[in-house]
Amino acid sequence: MSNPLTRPLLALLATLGLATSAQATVVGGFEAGFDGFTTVGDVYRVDDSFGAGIPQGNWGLFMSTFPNGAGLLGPLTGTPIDQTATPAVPVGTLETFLGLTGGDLDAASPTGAVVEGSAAQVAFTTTATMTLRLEVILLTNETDAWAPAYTDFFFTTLTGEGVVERTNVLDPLVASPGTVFDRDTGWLLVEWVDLAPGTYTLGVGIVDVLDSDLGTAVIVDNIELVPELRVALMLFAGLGGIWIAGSPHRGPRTPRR
Ligand SMILES: [Ca+2]
Ligand SMILES: [Ca+2]
Ligand SMILES: [Ca+2]
Repeated sequence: MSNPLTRPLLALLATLGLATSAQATVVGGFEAGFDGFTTVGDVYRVDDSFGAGIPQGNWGLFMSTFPNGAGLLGPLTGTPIDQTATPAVPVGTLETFLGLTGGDLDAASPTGAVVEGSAAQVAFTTTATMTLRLEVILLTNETDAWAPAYTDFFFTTLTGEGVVERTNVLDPLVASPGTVFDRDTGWLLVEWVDLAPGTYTLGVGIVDVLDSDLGTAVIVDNIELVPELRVALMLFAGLGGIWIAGSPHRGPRTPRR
């Protein structure tokens, strides 16, 4: 599928030597390992058999707030979720790992205090203005019916930006029958446009809010730096899924932010 207006434009760009430079740089695809990410807490790779779908290749980065505290519903770290269980860490450990100041995660919380969680981060350098994007799905056993203040949330950190809450368990969720979780958000897109040339540290994480019970997790994948030219062409094509490189791309179900 191709917008008829796109092909002549690509030909023109190729003539100008621009199209060949419009390649995305993978920051995190997790196909063969952690891609340089360091981690803290319950973090490991999952493949498509996990049941949530994987937007790029066959592997994504899984992070959770397991185990559940106080024995409620049992500790969910372990089979079938993780054969090599490592527990989520206290909020202070997360903040130290991410280079944050104590209280930064609480300040980003939609409701109450952050208790524990897991995170990963990586440093990268871009020599041109780029759009940084990632895809994420949040999966949870929290229920907003009786505990609306337990807003476990997914956040990002980026040099110069600090902590930003991206999605939480009160956002629209659908049943998640293919996974060990009750509900999920579907795959969401997070992006930073006009990221200036420089060296950055990107962090991603998931946290329990108010207590350590009822686990929430995310899978993050397809973290890439996309040349602004390519983004502009995608908008120009009006289809959102056309990539100059020509590789098929399964877009997120609910683009946001
Ligand atoms: Ca992947
Ligand atoms: Ca929770
Ligand atoms: Ca927990």
